[in-house]
Amino acid sequence: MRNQTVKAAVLVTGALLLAACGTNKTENPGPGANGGQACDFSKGTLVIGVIAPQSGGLSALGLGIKNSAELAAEQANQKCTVKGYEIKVQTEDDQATAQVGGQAATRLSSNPDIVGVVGTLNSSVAQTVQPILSGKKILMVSPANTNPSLTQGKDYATAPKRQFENYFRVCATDALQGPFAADYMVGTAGKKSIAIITDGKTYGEGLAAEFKKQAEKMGAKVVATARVGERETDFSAAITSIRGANPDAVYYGGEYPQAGPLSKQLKDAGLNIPLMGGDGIYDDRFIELGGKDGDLATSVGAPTESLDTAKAFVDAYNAKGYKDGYSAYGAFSFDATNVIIAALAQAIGDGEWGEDKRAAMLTAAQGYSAQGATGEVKFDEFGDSTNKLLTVYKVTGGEWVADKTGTFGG
Ligand code: ABU
Repeated sequence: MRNQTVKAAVLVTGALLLAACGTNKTENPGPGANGGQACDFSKGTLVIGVIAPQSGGLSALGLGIKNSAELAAEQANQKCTVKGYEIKVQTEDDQATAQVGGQAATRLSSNPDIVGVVGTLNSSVAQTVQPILSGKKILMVSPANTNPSLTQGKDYATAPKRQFENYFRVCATDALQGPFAADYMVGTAGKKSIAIITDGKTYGEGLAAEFKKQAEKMGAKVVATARVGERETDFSAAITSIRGANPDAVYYGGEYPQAGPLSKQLKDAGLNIPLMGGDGIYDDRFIELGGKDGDLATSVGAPTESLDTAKAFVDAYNAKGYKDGYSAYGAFSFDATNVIIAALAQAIGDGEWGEDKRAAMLTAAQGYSAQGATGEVKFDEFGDSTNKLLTVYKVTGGEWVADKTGTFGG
């Protein structure tokens, strides 16, 4: 924390000296931490890419990611954080689809002025994007991917192995989120006969598998399983296949566009039992789409509104008057963007940007340690966040209410 403050003071002082001596200056967009003085952007503009859904069912999450990245870039420009350069954000709509995300990554990586990418939202999209950005050593920081194999490989439980030196994430993984959910559902809520429904995607399948391992360890029985299609809206076949097993709860591995209607259709079919899912269902849209009182979700981190560290972010976000909320990953996206900006500032120093600076950015990101909106932001040897906090939320009176924050096993 203190190091960051000292560093910021040095940067601002340097920028003020430049403002006093130089001739090629650009006015800041508004008053910032440097008192509204002009920053020197005479060396040009550098670009941070955002790859996340901006349209379709998951756009509520993707728009929060985009807005929060833009907010971080705007604040850095106001503080003259990167000497000589202005930072712009270029957002690519991946439509929550691996193929579209891959095209976005290829497009961004062909730009020599790309300094990093915030994203993706979906673990399945990240699997395609990671190798493309890795080929050009472009720093990628995800605010939301939770599948453990992205950082530690498919044998993450027994023989973890770093997958990409350019890939980092600022959220906990499903290796913790799944068991944390099981601990609550079996240990706290007392559910012992559980049906598991999944959507067939990387995130949903991985999360449900981690949930199942821990639930069974705790003495619960998985009495039925079913799979639904990503674009399905009628879940009667899955509901029919699980109802004979008389489950007392459903765990859903997937996202809110399916989970909301599934919860309602379960109730309409006479199975008025709680549905629980992970961070992929933790959004108000889940409730709007049919999620009911008693349903549960885990999500990464502590509730943003409860964090002292997030207050400045929340105030700044609200002051911008964005149409869409910051949602589950806004504070994480703000922190992810600041990792890229700090790594860039460190790699450039007083020098000039060139693609050869990308390797130094990866080293800087690996050594990054600062207080972010979500708390301490720091990475382990796999590129995973050291912040392992998770929260259980319950739908109560038609809204999500936080019930328990902690770490699995902690
Ligand atoms: N973490 C939840 C949604 C994003 C993912 O696929 O990981």
